[in-house]
Formats: sequence, structure tokens, C-alpha cells
Amino acid sequence: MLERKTKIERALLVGIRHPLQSQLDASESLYELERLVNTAGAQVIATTQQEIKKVDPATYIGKGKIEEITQMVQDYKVESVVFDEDLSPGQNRRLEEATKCKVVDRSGLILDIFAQHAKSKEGKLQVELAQYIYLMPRLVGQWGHFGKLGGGIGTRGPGETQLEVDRRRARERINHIRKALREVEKSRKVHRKKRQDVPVPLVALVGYTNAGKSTLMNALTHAGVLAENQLFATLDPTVRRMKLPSGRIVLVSDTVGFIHKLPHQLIEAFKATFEEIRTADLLLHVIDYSHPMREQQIATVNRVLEELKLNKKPILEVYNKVDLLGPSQATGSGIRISAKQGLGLENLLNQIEEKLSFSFRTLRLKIPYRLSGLVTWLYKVGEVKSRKDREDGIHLKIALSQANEARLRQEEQIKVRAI
Ligand SMILES: Nc1nc2c(ncn2[C@@H]2O[C@H](COP(=O)(O)OP(=O)(O)OP(=O)(O)O)[C@@H](O)[C@H]2O)c(=O)[nH]1
Ligand SMILES: [Mg+2]
Repeated sequence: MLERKTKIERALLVGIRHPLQSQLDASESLYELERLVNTAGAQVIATTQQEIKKVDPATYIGKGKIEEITQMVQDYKVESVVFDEDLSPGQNRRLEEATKCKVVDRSGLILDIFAQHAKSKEGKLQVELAQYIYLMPRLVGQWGHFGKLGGGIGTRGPGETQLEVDRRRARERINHIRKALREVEKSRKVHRKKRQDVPVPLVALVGYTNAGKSTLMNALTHAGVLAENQLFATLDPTVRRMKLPSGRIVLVSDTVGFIHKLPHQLIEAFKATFEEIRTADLLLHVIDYSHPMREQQIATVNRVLEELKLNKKPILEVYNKVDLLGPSQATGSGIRISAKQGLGLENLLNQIEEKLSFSFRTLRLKIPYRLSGLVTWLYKVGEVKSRKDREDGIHLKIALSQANEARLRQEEQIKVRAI
């Protein structure tokens, strides 16, 4: 990856307002784009907005607007034009030719931030994979013009020199990364299996980027993970132990946040990271309740959860940053907390406890003596109500969490029956 330049890149933002979109939504989206650009290390010099009734298939925006942008590029001496939309490779290229300036779309920008924030080997591989999937359709013939337009945002990641590789080389690299990721995933599975042998339910923090997931993680577990007023500060998952009021131990995990129009390339590449959330017994949806767009952010997170098929999991909505709210603004049914000031955490823990036991159901199990080692585990994870050691095996009546029930059901030799 390239070193960040000392000179701060100058950017012009282009917001798009669609016919059904309100001015507030469009402005907030543009404001979010500005935060993304700042996080990527560039500076917003000017912004412009365009109302669009029909997308021009060749250039997205119309001729007049392109002329205006070209003029702004010269007047403000900007080095990149950042679109608050995804552009097709052809649109992107034609806009660069017309404006004589590097053009970065929303996905390209987000991928760039991910490239800068990836720390672990796996995170770096995942980002690189996402970038190659993004670049593939853009590698038409020679990649000549990018070199002329310079580096900076939207060009980091696989490395500028490698941007000139042809599609065949890119495909080879993609295969190579996929293979390497499968290896990492294998060892991750072993880890997970080990973790599941330890009888602890997993609570996963999910939510919009910057909602305060890592701050909450630190408040609950003293994990010391990076929490910053920055988008996508967290990329690598962290798991820590935490004690509930009853003394029961659970694991808490913090992972990458979601965003409006999360690039699908990232969802594909971060499959393994999201796979971790799949093993959770409970999701905590952390919401920045002080944010003017909180309803939209909640909807975005729910949509991504649905896409990842995680929407059936037990979930608790957590309204964070209530310290920034006036008393009259506190509506809704979520659990109110301030992760930063440590407010409402005890209540949150009680609710987690309640929700976790809520997801327990009572089962009858028949375990062959060959697998009697499992019984010790079951005593730790569940609530054993009765036990009979018969000739054909150990018969247990037990309350178990859904996740543990699912784990048991994978064992063919165990008979599981719900009561
Ligand atoms: N006022 C206030 N600020 C908070 C609270 N919780 C978090 N923050 C701030 O919100 C910003 C983002 O917090 P993080 O914990 O990094 O958010 P995150 O959800 O982990 O974000 P990403 O990892 O970037 O997706 C930081 O500046 C925190 O200090 C809170 O309860 N009140
Ligand atoms: Mg974080």
C-alpha cells in the first residue's frame, strides 16, 4: 500500500439528488461523503449538487453539469472529483476524460478507507480482494489514464504500480487471495470450534459506522480497542469476555460497521468476518441516537442484516449517545445508554441476560455413553432439569440456547427433541 502523502489532496464533491429524495436526505448524504473523504485523508474544497430525473447511461450527469464541474476543477485546483453514487466503469472513465481530473465514486472511496484501515493479515487480504473485484471491470485494455491522473484517494490498495496489470493477472491474483483467505478461514474455524467448546454465549455488536460500538466494547470489557470519531475505525474483529450481573460469562465481539450503500464487493470479501456474527447468540444493534439520520441508519443496518441473513437472530436495539439528547427527544423502545459516559450499562447488562435466557428452550436429549464428555459441557451451558442414566444412553431434560441447540443438532448420534 502507498504511503499517505504529506500534501493533503483537494477534492470536489458531487452530490446527486433523486426525484423522490428530500433535500435533507440529499444534504446529509453529502455530509456523510465529506466525512468519508476526510477519513480517507483528503480535504473537501467545494461541493456541488445536481438534481437528476434520469441518469445518463454514458456519463451519469448531463452535459451542462459536466461543464460546470470541469470549470470548478480548474477554479479550485482540485485533484479529485468524488461522486456520492456508484458509477459504472464506463461512466467513470468518460467523466475523467471530460473533466481531465481523477473521478472517484462512493464505493471506490469506501474501499480506499478500508485499504488504509486494514491491519490484520486477513483484513488486508479481504480488502485487496474487494478492490480487485471492483477493479476487474475497470481494467479495459490498458490502464493508461490513471497514471496520468496521479495517486491519492481511490487509488490505494493493491498498489499503484500493479494497477497496470491486465485482467488475466488480476484474475490470477484474485484466485490467489481467495485461496489464502480460505486458509485463514480454516484456522479461524478451528479457533471458533475451540471457542465453542468453551461454554460461553456470544453477543455481537453490530451497527452503523461511528455509532459507538467500539466505545461500548471498551466500556463493557476494557478491551482497549480503537474508538475514534472516524468512519470505519474498526475493521478487524475483536472478542472479549464479559461478566453478566448473575455472574455468567459471555463473549462480546466488535466488528466492522455498516454504511448506506456498503459496496457489495466488501460484503463479498468480508464474508468470513460476517460469518463470525452468524455464530452469535444475540446481536446488539448499537444506534447513534443523537444522529439526525438515525432512522435511515437503523433501516440501512436492518437491510444489511437481512442481506446477510442475520435478521432472524435475537436482537436488542441500543440507543447510544443519549448524553447528547435533551429529555424530550428520548422516544422509542430501545435501551438508552451512553457508552462514553457509562450511563445505562447496568440496565443493558440485565436486558442482555434476560434476552439470552429468553432464547433458551427446553429439550429432551439422548446422548450415547461414547459422547458422555459432552454432558459436562451441557451442565455448563444449559440448565439441566433432570438426568437419567439408562442403558441406551444418558437422558437429559435441559434448557439450552438456540445457538447451542443448533450445535447439538449437528451431532448425528445425539437425539434432540423439543418439548
Ligand atoms: N457523546 C457521545 N459520544 C460517543 C458515545 N459513544 C461513542 N461516542 C463517540 O462516537 C465516536 C465513534 O465511536 P466508536 O466507538 O469508534 O464507533 P464505532 O461504532 O466503533 O465506529 P466504527 O468502528 O468506525 O464503525 C467516537 O468519537 C466516540 O467517542 C456516547 O455515548 N456519547
Ligand atoms: Mg469501531
